[in-house]
Amino acid sequence: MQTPLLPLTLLMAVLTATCLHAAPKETVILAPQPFDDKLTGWEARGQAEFAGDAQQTHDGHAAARITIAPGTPLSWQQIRKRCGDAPGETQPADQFRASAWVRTDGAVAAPGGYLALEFVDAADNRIGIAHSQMGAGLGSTEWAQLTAEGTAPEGTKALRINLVLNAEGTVWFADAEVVRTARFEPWPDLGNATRDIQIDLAKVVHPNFGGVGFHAFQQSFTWSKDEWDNVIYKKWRELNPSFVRLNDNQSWDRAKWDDVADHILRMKQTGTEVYMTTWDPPVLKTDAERRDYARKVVDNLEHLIRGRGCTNIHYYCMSNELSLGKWGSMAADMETFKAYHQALFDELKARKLDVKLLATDASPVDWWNTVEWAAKNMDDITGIYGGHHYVNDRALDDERFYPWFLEKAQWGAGIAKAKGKNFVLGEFGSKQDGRTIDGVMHDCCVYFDTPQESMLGIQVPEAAIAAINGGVYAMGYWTFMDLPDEMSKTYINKWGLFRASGQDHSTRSLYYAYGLLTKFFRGPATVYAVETSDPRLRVAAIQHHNRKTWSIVIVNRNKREVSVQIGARGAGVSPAIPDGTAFRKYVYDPAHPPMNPCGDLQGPSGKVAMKRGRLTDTIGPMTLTVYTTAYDDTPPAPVKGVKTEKAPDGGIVVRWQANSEPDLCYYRIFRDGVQIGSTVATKYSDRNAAGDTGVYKVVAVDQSGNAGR
Ligand SMILES: [Ca+2]
Repeated sequence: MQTPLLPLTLLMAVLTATCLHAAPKETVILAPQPFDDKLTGWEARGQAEFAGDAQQTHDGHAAARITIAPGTPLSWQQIRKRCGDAPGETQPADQFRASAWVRTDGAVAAPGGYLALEFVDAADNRIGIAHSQMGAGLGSTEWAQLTAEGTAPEGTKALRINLVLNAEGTVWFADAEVVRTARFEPWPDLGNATRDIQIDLAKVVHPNFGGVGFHAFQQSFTWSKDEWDNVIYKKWRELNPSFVRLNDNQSWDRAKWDDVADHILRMKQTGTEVYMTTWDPPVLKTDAERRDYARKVVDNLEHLIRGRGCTNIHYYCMSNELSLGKWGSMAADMETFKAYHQALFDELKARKLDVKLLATDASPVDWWNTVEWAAKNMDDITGIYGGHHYVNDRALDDERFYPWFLEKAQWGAGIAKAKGKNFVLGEFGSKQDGRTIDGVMHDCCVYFDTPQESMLGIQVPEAAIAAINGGVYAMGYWTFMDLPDEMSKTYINKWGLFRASGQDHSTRSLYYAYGLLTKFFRGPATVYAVETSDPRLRVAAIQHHNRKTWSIVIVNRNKREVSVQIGARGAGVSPAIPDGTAFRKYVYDPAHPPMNPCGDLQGPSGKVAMKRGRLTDTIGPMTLTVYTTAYDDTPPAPVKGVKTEKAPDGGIVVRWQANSEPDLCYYRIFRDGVQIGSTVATKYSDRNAAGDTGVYKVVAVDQSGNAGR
């Protein structure tokens, strides 16, 4: 993953919301005006020559010129102007479009001149940003229009338009304009009224949903057996994702590929389908070189799939996030992406290897216009579409994030659907901390280890629910676990549901929220449309294909407890979910995250049964609730043959006989009545044993979370 903070975003000029807006009347915030020679009213920033230039005009208006001399350090040199701060001009959730015209003096390196629209708070701090496309008019002297669209986050008091040059050379900007394109109607406060939720069985959103999953990288590292059994694979089995995105590395040797195959085969055991991509494809100029490279890539895929049986590898993309030599570079060079993709396509076809190529893997959502380009220009060699998004511009308490992202998901999935294909949200996550502190680049979720962290358990599932309801096929939260701290001295990547800092593998609160979705929103399943009487309830409903079980998730964005009644209608099936069907209820409350010191997922907080065609319940303020029939109530048998022995290096080793239940998930180990660990192995090393006087007990836990005696 990589989401640059200021640079690089391509315009998505496709959608504007329709259903949730008031009349689409545009309000001018900043009107196009000629620049005077001193650029009065504009603030110049960075090391460059800034001037008005009456010799360069657009629509008769004088332009502003920025020149960066060769050798000057690049620091997003720009002119900027504050606007939208008159009373009533700017409110949170308002939508804005900024535009300007740009031309260059011949060749200017990418990204050249572009514009950004910032949202600023009362203290003039930036709290959100939208970027225009990059590279417009490069190598050309024609005027090209730049446009950036964005929604004002909570706390927005004003706007700032930035006209930026981040390359050596000269650009001119003219006719900068900002308009408000839409203002939301407030949502009603429904008070204590019971909220009605209807699953519409006549309206299928996706007939073959692939599941809520992860990006994972356990295959890239070496783990001790204890780490693998007690932490990584234990959590993998417990969260049970049916979809994963994995990175490969074409410089791995055959021994490493075989190690990776072992990981993928473990994922095959959990019914997980795999999307692979690479981070470091070589920069190649000729078709012959690309064909050679494609042969090497497909050699490795063929070894995994045919040689090792990793038949759960279904998708491949030639690079992460359109990167070739430089992050995101192919967004402005889609022909090169297509050339690599074609070479891979030909090689896969020649070997009759059924791996679908994915286009385009672009991030963030603003760059999904590359997916449109691919659908138009390379659909015949594309098997599946996909893109990424990180919620960098939306606060955790932004209740308008959900409808916004739902619309984006519908757009992305719609591009694929129009071609009869699926769309994967390959990576997504919350807001990135991109700071470099003491020489260490922090590619981390900005909310980790802050008082706001537990609210990620609302926002991240909300993004997943939007993707499900938007018709996305499958998704991968970045990431299942942190990258190990030991990987690099200058770069850390912490987004995981649990940590990887030395011996610290503790769970974060998000484990107990998003983990409910990976566990209960598995594919293959049918996604049904859901209607609610309250826009602050975000609900998704699926029926699993194999056992016909149901899972329903509700995020309650109300700051109050609400009564809900959930029904299902349509398709001539009545009642679709028979009376008496008992749903287990799982709750995540960010005010009281159900943290478990051994990292075990929380159990159900009760059952609710269908009565007279309805599930009737009460859900807490700002909570996530999952209702599911994907469970059984039969716990595993008691564990037999528990024995202890002294370990040669101190401590106690506990061993036991394996249980044989087909739905067995893991074991809990207790010393003197206190749980000291969990594992998928039949052995546990108690390194903290005080002497050899402890009384040990082992309890088997099944996939439904039922614990034996
Ligand atoms: Ca069971």
